[in-house]
Amino acid sequence: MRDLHLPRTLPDPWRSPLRGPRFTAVLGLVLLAGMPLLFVTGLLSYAAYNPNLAAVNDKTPDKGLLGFYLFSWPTDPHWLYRLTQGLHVTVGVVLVPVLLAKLWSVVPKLFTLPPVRSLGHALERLSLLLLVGGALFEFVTGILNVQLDYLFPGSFYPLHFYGAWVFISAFAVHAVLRVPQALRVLRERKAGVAETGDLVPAQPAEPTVSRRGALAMVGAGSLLLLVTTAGQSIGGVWRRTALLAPHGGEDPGTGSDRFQINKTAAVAGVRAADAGAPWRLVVTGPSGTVHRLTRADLLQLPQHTASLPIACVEGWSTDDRRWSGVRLRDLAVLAGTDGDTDVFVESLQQHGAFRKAALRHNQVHDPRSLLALRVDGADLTLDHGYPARIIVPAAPGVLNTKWVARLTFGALR
Ligand SMILES: Nc1nc2c(c(=O)[nH]1)N[C@H]1C(S)=C(S)[C@@H](COP(=O)(O)O)O[C@H]1N2
Ligand SMILES: [Mo]
Repeated sequence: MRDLHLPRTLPDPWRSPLRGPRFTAVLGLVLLAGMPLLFVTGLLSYAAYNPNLAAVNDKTPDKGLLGFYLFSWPTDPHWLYRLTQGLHVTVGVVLVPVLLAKLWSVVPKLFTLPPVRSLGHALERLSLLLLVGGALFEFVTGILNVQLDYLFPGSFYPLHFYGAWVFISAFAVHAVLRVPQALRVLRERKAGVAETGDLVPAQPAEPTVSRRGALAMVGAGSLLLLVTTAGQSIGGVWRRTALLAPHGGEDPGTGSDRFQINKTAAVAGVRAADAGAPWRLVVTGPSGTVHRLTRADLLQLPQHTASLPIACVEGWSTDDRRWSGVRLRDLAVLAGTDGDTDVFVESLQQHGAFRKAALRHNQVHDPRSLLALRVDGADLTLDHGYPARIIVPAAPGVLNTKWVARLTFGALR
């Protein structure tokens, strides 16, 4: 077929003897295991924001039926989001070499001539475009968001969310069509049958590496990414190995301010003067009661301590730190509720995407959920949210609002 359209003198550019359906099948089966894990942990990450609770939490309000699976994000175990998002980011990074090798292994197919042979062929090529385009899009947006620290706050979420649905649909079609074939070609290898098919190069070049060697290189690449990434989520001594992670790296040490800062007060435009003497926490309830509390007032209320991590959507998390302050449910009761109600949290920060958040009643009710005033035995520093910040078990970091100025208790829906 190809010879009809290309002059005979044109060299066949796809001559690597590594290519063939078996090489592609091995890489494909690794992705078959990894991609669904990425997808599921990604869906969980979206659910963890409690997007159905309030518009401030929802970056994709037009999701329609795609939100069918949403549920109230629990507060147990307290490391839940640390685990699910750590997995999401780590698995995503680790699969990069496998994805690239897989695309390389099938690249001749993307250039077959004629481009379309029949309606069926056209549909197959369209689905491949969505598959390859979707995969590249998801990996690029995800990695940019992690590495460049909210390159596109707000818009990242819809891009990555809708992109994921496009990708997984094409992936499901592809898996149904191709997995049986992948298993068959691997069985045939065991049986000693010669390899055939259009991925086998017509004029193979001399091998410079064996297939086994090539797969080992892909595996070594993934392993290297694993050990330079996972430490940001595992924490402890492993934090030191997370060389690739922008907020991982060397453990910043012990002490109240010696852990990751997502956005400093300076970057958020929060001035020490506003967080100092004139600061009041405004607490309101459904019946319109208003309390204005100084930090000294808050320190007069019963103080509680909870050991909780901060776990960011970017994949990094802190080890459990000892936060202390006032229980959210005590403040909810002060506001005239039964302590089991939603809350709308506002920061004194004036600009930026993460200065407001809504928490669900189960999060307010949990005795470990605090308006924290201190961490690890010292007052919060300004960069970590002084005079007061939210800390909630199992919640994504974005819900742990810093520099809290106002709490509005009452059912949000
Ligand atoms: N007011 C305000 N609170 C905020 C943010 C912010 O930008 N502004 N960032 C959130 C995000 S995304 C994370 S991961 C945590 C990080 O907390 P840390 O900076 O103390 O580590 O704070 C959260 N609270
Ligand atoms: Mo975050």
